[in-house]
Amino acid sequence: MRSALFPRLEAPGDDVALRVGSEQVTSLELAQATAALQQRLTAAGHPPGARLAVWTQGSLETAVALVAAAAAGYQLVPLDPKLGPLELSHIVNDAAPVVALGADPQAVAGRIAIDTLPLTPELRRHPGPRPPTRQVDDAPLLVLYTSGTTGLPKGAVLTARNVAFNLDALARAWRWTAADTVVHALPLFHVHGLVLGLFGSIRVGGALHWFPRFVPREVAQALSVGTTVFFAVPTMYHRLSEAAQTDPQVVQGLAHARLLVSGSAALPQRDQQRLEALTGRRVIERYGLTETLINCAVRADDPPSAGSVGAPIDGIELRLVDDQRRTLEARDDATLGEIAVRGPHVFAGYLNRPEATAAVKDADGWFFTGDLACRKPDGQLRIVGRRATDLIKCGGYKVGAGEVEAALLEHPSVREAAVLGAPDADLGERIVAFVVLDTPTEPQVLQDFVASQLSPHKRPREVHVIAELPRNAMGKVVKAKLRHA
Ligand code: MCA
Ligand code: AMP
Repeated sequence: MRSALFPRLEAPGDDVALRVGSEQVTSLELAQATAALQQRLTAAGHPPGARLAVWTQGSLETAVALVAAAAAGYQLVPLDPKLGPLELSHIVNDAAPVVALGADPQAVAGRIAIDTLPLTPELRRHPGPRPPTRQVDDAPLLVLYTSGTTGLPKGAVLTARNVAFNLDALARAWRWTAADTVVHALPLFHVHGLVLGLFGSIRVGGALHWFPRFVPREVAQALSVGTTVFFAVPTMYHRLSEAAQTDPQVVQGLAHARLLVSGSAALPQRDQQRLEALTGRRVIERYGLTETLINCAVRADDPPSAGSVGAPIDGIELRLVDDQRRTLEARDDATLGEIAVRGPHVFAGYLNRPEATAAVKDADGWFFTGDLACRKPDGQLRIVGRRATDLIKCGGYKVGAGEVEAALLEHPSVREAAVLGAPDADLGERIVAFVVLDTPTEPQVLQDFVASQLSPHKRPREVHVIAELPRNAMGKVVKAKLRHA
């Protein structure tokens, strides 16, 4: 494994590494930003190794700062700038970052009690000496907050080795090289947009063309220039396939790309088929989790295989297990088991939560994903569901039903709440809430209330007012009955 996390920053030049809107950044500017950030933070009493929160605004400077801080050796806690007060105070207390990079001091005043450091273009124009950049080590690189079925999100700690190992395996699977420009419109506070899209481009040596907002036509235009690779969630492919029906530019961009990759949720076959009919291209899938990065990927040269997320990536072990975690050997595309994985890509654990870590990662290093799959005779996997029905994947974002229920219960007129995911052609699953009210309240008010308490993408898209929640003899809410309410 190459020793520097971002080898190109060791001998930087005028090669374009990042593009956002009409602005672009070279690897030399990234290397200069790395040195400048390290110098400023060290002068403020925070040498490399310290933990920084990063407000991932939709700007070029955010992308620069994420690379620079990682290359300088800091631990990063990338945050959605739209986090609600409940999540923000929880994460800041839990991760205890020393500085908030890129946070607007006015917007966070009274919400967090740490210093903010603005991100300005001057950082990347810093002319001073450049210390060596970060090596591939076993120290924490990222703390990424991810929802569980209940409670507040947990911080998954990923090391530099987890990230470098995973990216190198994906580069081999996809023949991803410095000649490729990755195009994506994903947020930079999750694995997909940050690790694969941003860190992947910088490690592999090509460029990233990043769009802070997803607009099908703009993304398609970017795909039609040079050798391009597209990373997106299924909701984006759904919207592109709709746009392609009427817009030849969208068809042309998709048809031109070298590789179209989907992940974070299952890509519906109808969207795959519609895209193929319109563009002649198939989208390949890969499967991962925040805690393990990417486990399986269809390789660039694999023959088409409906619904497959590919075989395990190089260097990892994968098993299907039954309810007692016993190995299932079948490769019949029918026997269902939970996916367990082991390898250098599996996270170090959840920050401050040894019991939660022990529940998913055993003493031998096996991580139990909660995802259910079957295996084909050639070793490729087909994901068929999830053990936890209280986890919802909406637009590629993971949302715990319990988190939304707790937010609804904070509203003075809500007596009881139950939340579930309903199938949705665009979002994969949409968040649906059933509430019992003490005082009449419009559903929209409750949607807006959740959007003000949590990240807006966690808001229910539907709220149904009912007289009482269906319960079993033990008093537990029976969500299956609500699905038909
Ligand atoms: C809407 N908004 C609101 C409200 N309603 N704000 C306040 N109150 C409200 N009631 C705002 C939102 O903040 C947002 O603002 C805008 O309106 C649109 O929001 P929304 O309707 O939620 O967005 P959408 O159009 O449905 O988004 C679809 C999307 C998005 C673009 C596909 O879901 C997305 O970016 N998904 C990517 C998720 C992802 O990266 N997952 C990777 C996880 P504004 O427009 O200003 O933002 S990593 C992972 O899963 C693993 C490792 C893996 O395998 O990759
Ligand atoms: P997150 O915690 O946000 O990283 O989400 C991880 C989850 O996303 C996994 O446990 C899967 O349930 C789901 N997921 C990711 N990629 C795929 C895929 N290609 N097909 C189906 N589900 C996926």
